[in-house]
Amino acid sequence: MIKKWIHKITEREDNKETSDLSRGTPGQPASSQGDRAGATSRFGLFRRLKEQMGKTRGGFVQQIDQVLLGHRKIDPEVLDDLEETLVMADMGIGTVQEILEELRREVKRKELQDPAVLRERLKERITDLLKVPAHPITWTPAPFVVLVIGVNGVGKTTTIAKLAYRLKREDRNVLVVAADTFRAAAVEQLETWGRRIGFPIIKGRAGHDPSAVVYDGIEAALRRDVDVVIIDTAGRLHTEVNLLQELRKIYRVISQKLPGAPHELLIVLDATTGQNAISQAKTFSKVGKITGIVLTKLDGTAKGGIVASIAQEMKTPIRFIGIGEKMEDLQEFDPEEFTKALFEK
Ligand SMILES: Nc1nc2c(ncn2[C@@H]2O[C@H](COP(=O)(O)OP(=O)(O)O)[C@@H](O)[C@H]2O)c(=O)[nH]1
Ligand SMILES: [Mg+2]
Repeated sequence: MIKKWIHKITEREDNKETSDLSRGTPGQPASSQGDRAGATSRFGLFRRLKEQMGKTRGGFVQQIDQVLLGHRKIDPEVLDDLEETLVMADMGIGTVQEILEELRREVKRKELQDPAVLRERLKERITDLLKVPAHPITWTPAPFVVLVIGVNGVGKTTTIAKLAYRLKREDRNVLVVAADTFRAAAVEQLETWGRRIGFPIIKGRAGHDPSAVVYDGIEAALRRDVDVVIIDTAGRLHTEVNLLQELRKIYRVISQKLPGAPHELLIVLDATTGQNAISQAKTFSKVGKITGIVLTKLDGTAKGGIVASIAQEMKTPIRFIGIGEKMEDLQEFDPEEFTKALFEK
């Protein structure tokens, strides 16, 4: 998969048309047309990120600050407290130990004594953990197919609407396939978004075979000169086995109909579910090679540490983060900006 990307990217290196979201300045879409009152300026995006992540910051960095507060010098006890705090913030024991091991060594050698320096080091280490090497999403060749998976309620449908909104603003022709035929309400939800944002939908009847809807969707995309096809799927069937089989079938139908597709397999994870998100990702990786993660609800009571833990354990890049329920509330994930928003006082 990655080899294929590299090939595709080199192929298009000289093609200026291939401006994509990920290659733009972090936090700034490649085209900033329709910039309303700086809402999409880099600063505007950062301000929104920081504002929306207030609760997540409370459950993470404020806890770290509590530990550091009142200590003029770092001692082993402070590090023990810090370790506990990070684990409680959903960071995952393995990841925490990796970070702490290094800090403990430095404290022991008396290289690290100042709490402010420790805070900065922690921020840097977390930023490093978030930097999973990956190629940016190319959004080409057309039709570029994005298959979106994840359990019920994590925010798949909402994320798809937000993503369609972003891509439309980039002047891309988007088509959304409503392959969650398990619940009638799922299609209606997508239709409501489609009307509001202005993207077409391919749907089947409720209870219809989702793979058949996907087949129709790809056909329509080829016929209608669509740039990006986004496929919404069910997050729950009668059993987990059923669901995985169904998703694998959808994956197969896509790749048979369009060799090389799906170009992106995105898993949506709810940041407020903590470590459980990681086991969901592991289960869903049976569908195919997951190429990216969308982490939603970072405006909620997520503990922040989960972000580092997911990036680290899955070795898969976090592509986007959801920071609210509005269509503008999907941001491209940028490790530096993210930790800055979390740690900045
Ligand atoms: N606060 C917040 N709510 C979100 C976010 N993303 C989705 N939601 C909400 O989560 C709920 C479930 O979303 P939905 O897209 O239907 O999930 P799906 O079952 O995975 O398709 C809805 O109420 C959404 O508005 C987010 O980033 N922040
Ligand atoms: Mg849905």
